[in-house]
Amino acid sequence: MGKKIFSGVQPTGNLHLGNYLGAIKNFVELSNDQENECVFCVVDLHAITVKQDPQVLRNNIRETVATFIASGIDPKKNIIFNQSKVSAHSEAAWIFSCVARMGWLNRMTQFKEKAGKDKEKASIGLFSYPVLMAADILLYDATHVPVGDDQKQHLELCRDIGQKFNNDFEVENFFKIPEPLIQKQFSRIMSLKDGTKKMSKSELSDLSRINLTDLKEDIVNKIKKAKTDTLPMPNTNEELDNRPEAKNLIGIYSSVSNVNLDETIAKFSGKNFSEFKEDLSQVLVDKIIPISNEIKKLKKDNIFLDKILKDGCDKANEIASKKMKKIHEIVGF
Ligand code: AQP
Repeated sequence: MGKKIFSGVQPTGNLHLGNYLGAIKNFVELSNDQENECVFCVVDLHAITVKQDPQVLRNNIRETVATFIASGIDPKKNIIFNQSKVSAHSEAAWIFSCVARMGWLNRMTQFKEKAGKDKEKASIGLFSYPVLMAADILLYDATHVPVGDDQKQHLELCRDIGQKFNNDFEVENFFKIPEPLIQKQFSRIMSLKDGTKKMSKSELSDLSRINLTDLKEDIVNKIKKAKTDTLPMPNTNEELDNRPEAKNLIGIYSSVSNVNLDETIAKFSGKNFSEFKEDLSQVLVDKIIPISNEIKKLKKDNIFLDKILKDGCDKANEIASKKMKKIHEIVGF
C-alpha cells in the first residue's frame, strides 16, 4: 500500500544544500512512487514566527514553489500549496494548543536554540511552532513525514499530540500517528565554516552554505574556502571521529553522488584535500546548477507559480476542511 506523505519547507529564503539533501531530495523520491499520495506545503505561517518583510516573504513563497518543481516534484501529481491559504491549519493549531502540555513544549531544543539567551523577547509563535506543525501533519492523515534530523523532536511531539487527542476524546485512530522518514545517513548537513553547526538559512555568512540558486563560481569558491583540518584524507570511517568538517564534506559528496560513505573514503584515501575538493565541487555543480537554472527560469513566471499554489490550495482545503468538520463534532462545537 502507498504512503500518505506530508512535509513542509519555510519560505525564509536561501534554500540550501541541507534543505535539499535532508528533505527535498527525499520528497522527490517519494513523489516518484505512484502508490504514494504526497502533499508538500510552503509553511508561510511558520515563517512569520520570526520577523519577515512582506514583499520578501511573498517572493520567497514563490521561490520555494519554484524550488520544489525545479528539484523534480511534479505539481500535477502532487499537492503543492501554502499553509496560510488553508485556514484549518491555524484552527487545528489552536485546538492542539489546548491538548499539548507546557512541559512538552518546554523540552523543545529548537526553541531554545532559536530564541537564544533572550527568550522573553521571542514570539509566542516561535514557542508554539511545533503545535502548528502537528496541525499540518495530522489534518492530512499523513502516515509518513520526510524531514531532516533537526525536526525529529517536533515530529515526536506531533505524535504525542495526536495520541493525546485520540485518548482524551476517546476516538481511537481518529488521528493517524505518523512515522518520521529521516535518512539514516547524511540527515544533518553541517555548515561549511563550522562542522559542529547545522547548515542554515539564517546564518549570516553566505560562505557557510551552498544555496540552491548559487552560480557555478559560487559553489567552486565556497568549497575551496570550506573549513577542513590539517590531517590527510581518511582511510577508514573511524578516522572521521572528531573531524566534523572532513566528515561533513565527505558525507555531502556521498549523498550528492549517491554512493555510500565507505566507497567515498576508499576513492579519496591517500589523496589530498585539494584534489577531493575539486571532485566535490564538480559533483555539486552537476547536481545544483540544473536546479538553480530551473529555479531562475520558473521565478520569471509568477502567473504559473501562483496558479500551482491556487490549485494546490483548493485540493488541500478540500481534505483539511473535511477533517476539521469532524474535529468540530468530536470537540463539541
Ligand atoms: N542542515 C540541514 N541538514 C539536513 N536537513 C535540513 N533541513 C534544514 N536544514 C537542514 C531540513 O529542511 C527541511 C525544511 O526546513 P525549514 O526551512 O522548514 O526549516 P529549518 O530547519 O529551520 O531550516 P534552516 O535552514 O535551519 O532555517 P533557519 O536558519 O531559519 O533555522 C526540514 O525537513 C529540515 O529538517
